[in-house]
Amino acid sequence: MQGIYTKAVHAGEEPDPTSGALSTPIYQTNAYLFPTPEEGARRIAAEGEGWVYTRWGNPTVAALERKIATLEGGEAALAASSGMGAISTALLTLAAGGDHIVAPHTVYGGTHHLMASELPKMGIETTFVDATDPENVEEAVRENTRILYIETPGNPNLDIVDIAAMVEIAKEHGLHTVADNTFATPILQNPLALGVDVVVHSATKYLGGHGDAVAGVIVGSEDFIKKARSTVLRHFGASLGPFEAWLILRGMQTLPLRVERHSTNALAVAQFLEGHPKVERVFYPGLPSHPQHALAKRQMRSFGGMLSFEVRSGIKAGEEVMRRVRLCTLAVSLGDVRTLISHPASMTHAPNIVPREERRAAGIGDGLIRLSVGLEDPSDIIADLDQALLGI
Ligand code: LCS
Repeated sequence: MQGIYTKAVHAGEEPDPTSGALSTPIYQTNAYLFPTPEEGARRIAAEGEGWVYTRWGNPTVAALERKIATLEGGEAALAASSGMGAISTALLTLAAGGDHIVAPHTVYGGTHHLMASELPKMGIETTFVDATDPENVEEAVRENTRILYIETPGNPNLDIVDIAAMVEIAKEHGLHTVADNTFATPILQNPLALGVDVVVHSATKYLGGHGDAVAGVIVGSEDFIKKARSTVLRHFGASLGPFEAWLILRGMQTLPLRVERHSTNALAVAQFLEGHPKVERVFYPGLPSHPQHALAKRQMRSFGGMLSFEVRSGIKAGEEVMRRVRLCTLAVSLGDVRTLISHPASMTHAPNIVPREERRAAGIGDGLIRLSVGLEDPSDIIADLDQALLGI
């Protein structure tokens, strides 16, 4: 069995059989030649065997799908035009009108909005709970519950959900489990190995890693991926283009190296912030002060590049920190080579995305600042934060 560095470089990719090109070619085409009318009819009827149309399959996109399937330890994968495209495609493949989802109350704001405001228009309801306590999840399960959704670590306050405990509850009640593995990446955590059915990612983040593409992926069983491709992907159409697929594919070759460095940098920054007189609280699963540090140690290999913190003297002081940083970049998104700083309450979880009271109830405070720690020298990131904090 190959190691993770070898898989990241080689899985899913082979020298191009026609030219010998080592880098996977960008098959910039929307359609493919049918050698005969009969073969065209056969490929359309077979739903997915033989190239037809890039909305439901493309050789560059397929290389990305093979690579992420290998890294996550899944049978198959499907690429989508964004993380939200992956999440909506996965959920709509598993649920229909009348069905119910249970999800953690700390999830990416867009995911919360999808479940709280968009899916109900199709008759799919979601109950959000504090999933750090499995009992809350168990209590929320109803007769019509179909999906137990997990996002761990959670965006933006790094709540950790016990994946094995969730799988146990799901098995008991016959639910499908879907885990968003964006923050951890397959390098740090493999939900499928713990019994989860489907993994989703915003590939925009660590998988791509360079802040230059928007994409998503779904990993699961051969049957599930085939169904998702031939029904929801094909007819709702959240398909990924070949150029974006190529960017993500290239990024993934260095994923283990980057995630290792993101993790050591984030731990150094978290330790610095925790000791800073102007900082009230730091949320980082790698710190012993994190309420689920022991669980994180059990279920993750390391703790990743994301952290959040609150400064003393509240939201105004937090805004001042975001105004004063010079190296850290004020922007949404995460998982980039550069350090990104953002304010969840007014950005990823703004009131038009997640209602204020729900956000506060989920423990996402008004003054919370989120850091996606990049690959710069940790001493430079720390010096930048120090000068910003000392100025407030
Ligand atoms: N899942 C997680 C955990 C995310 O953080 C995001 C986006 C998504 C799914 C959706 O992925 P997308 O469609 O953007 O590729 N998170 C963002 C964030 O925290 N800031 O900007 C986007």
